[in-house]
Amino acid sequence: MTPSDIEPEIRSLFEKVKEGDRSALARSITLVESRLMSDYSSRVALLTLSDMTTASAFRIAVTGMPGTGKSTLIEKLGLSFIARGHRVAVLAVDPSSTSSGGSILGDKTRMTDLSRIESAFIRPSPNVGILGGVTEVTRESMALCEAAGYDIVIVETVGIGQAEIAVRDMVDFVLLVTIAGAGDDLQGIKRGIMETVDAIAVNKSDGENVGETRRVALELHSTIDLLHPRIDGWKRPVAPVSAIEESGVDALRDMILEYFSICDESGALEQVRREQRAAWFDDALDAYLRLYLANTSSFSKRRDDLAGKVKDDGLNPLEAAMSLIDGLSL
Ligand SMILES: Nc1nc2c(ncn2[C@@H]2O[C@H](COP(=O)(O)OP(=O)(O)OP(=O)(O)O)[C@@H](O)[C@H]2O)c(=O)[nH]1
Ligand SMILES: [Mg+2]
Repeated sequence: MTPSDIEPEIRSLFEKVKEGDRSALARSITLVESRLMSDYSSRVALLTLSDMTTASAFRIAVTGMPGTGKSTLIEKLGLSFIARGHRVAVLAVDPSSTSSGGSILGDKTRMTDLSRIESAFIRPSPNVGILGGVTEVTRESMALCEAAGYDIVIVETVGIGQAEIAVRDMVDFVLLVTIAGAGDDLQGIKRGIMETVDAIAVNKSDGENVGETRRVALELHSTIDLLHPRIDGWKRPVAPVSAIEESGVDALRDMILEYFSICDESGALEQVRREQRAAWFDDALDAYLRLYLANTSSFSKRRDDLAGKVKDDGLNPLEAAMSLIDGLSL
């Protein structure tokens, strides 16, 4: 698609996005979140207009188990970046759509203080059916935020082990938020997660928790030190913080900015971007294939027939899958 093929409505929507119109950005994100075939060409158009070849923003994922304080920390970290002149976009998990019933956490997701600020944009997104809350459209939304001039894009994901891995090839930096006493679950997945994170914040280091938080931070530090960092020369920090008391938050911001300046100087960010685009193509291909087939009625009908035979007549599922796909004329 060349820019001249793009419909005037999409072009004018994108112009508004570029001008920093937050409601136009919100509308564009709604469009890229659409699962309708009829919206697909608008999604392509929006992405064609966004320049995806430059690393214009830093993409940060904040991940961790439910309730560790990710949203609270993102809000404080966002304010801290803004105090340094950055513009911050947050793609937050919308807990109202998760089974944990997040209406109580609604205010946290809205990030009230941050959302009042002109240079911030907050987008809670549904994470229905998506592993760990990273939606397949997160990349598209990030690209639009960058086009709108946000130079820091933060994605919140609920870490259930796989989420960190899913988000890893979408962002430049993964911050794991944990708390003291997070329990055995965390121990079990610690190593796998640790290999994918660039820093750990041990949150809720306040009140009587301070001592225990420091102890956990030291322990995690000695574990993470044994693993290879993604970027040479980066010593992955493990910092006790309190999002509520805002202690350690500015230091965390400076540490993230330092990481980005190391990457910038070495050209590592360009390399990371190239890899992100390659992974993006793989995901886009999978997603489009599913969308295309779901919208091809002869395919859907044949799939439903075969599904019935697998279920009721004992047809071998592998054979059914093979005959369905081999039957396509590619
Ligand atoms: N004591 C203390 N409590 C905190 C801190 N940060 C967050 N909390 C509390 O922890 C609870 C969960 O905070 P959230 O920021 O919603 O946590 P989250 O990780 O985003 O939660 P999910 O999105 O549901 O996974 C809230 O009651 C917060 O007030 C902190 O630094 N200290
Ligand atoms: Mg949250």
